Amino acid sequence: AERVFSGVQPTGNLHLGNYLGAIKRFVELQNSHECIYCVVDLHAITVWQDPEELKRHTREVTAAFIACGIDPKAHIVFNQSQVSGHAELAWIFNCVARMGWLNRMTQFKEKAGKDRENVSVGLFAYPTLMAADILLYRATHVPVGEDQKQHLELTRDIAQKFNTDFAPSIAAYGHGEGYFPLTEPLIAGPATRVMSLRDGAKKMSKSDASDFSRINLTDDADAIAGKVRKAKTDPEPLPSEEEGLKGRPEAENLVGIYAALSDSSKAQVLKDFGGGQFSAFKAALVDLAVAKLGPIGADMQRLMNDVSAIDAILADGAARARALADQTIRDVKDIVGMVRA
Ligand code: AQP
Repeated sequence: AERVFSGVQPTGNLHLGNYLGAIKRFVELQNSHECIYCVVDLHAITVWQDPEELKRHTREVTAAFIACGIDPKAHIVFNQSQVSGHAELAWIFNCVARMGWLNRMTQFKEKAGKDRENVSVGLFAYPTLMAADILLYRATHVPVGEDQKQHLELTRDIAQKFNTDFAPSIAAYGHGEGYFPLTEPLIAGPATRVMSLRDGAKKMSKSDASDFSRINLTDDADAIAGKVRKAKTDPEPLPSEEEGLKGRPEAENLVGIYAALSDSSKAQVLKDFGGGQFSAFKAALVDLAVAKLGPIGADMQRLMNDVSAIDAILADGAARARALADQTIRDVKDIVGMVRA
């Protein structure tokens, strides 16, 4: 059976990149797959989080999932720390993954910057926890933005090494060829890497100091209009073909956003707007973004008014996730050789 797993960190400022690169895809996959969507609070604390804010952001991501159209009854929505198997399997994977593999992770290098001696051990081990999240449910597919591609490759390496290192034991317990699947990333569409509205060379990010760099899911119509109008562009009119976007990252970004929001393609958007001025295209983009994001923001706010209802959804999802996770942990303990009663 095909099973989807993915997660979003409760670190605040959920933005259009998170929506188009991840959450919108999560919604679409519900029709064809069994889906598990996780608010990854254990990942969030790899960088210090204010405890009250962490709680608020955890509920906010949950509200965003539901406001965007994820059905927590038909699928599973929960926060990571409520299922202990994530941390348990991550430890075992810390002992499978090699230092050299993690040393190559570009996200760690970017986030640690020059101050490597002073970041948390958790930030370095982040990708092994991510592998555990996915493989705890033996998920076959993971929808993510382009920035997570390398972590998905590492997840496959860990699964493969585990399957090889414990091959005789895996066979002895009747799991055949390999215990863990080699999970495929799902990275597709016109907006797998949404860029900052201020700088076409930087990805749109929660932690960018400038709020004008991103469109937040909770932005109102005025905020969206202001940000799109001020978005950096170049003086040329829009090209009529995709070829013409080469070397114009800001233009390409806005066209990609329009295409993703309208479930279309960059080529189609350029057919409709090519040759025209940016101002007209930006006005159409504002209308589209407000029409698509306005109801999501409003629904998130409504849901956030009933915190206990959100917590109940997370508790119910966690109970169902735990049932699946516990089976994997039992299997893995047997395979690795840990005595259990
Ligand atoms: N700019 C983006 N374009 C497309 N997809 C994106 N994602 C993030 N940014 C973009 C995807 O969103 C999902 C959830 O991401 P996350 O919450 O785990 O965190 P992140 O990647 O750390 O998000 P940010 O905004 O980039 O935060 P900071 O500023 O802390 O670095 C993932 O599937 C991700 O690919």
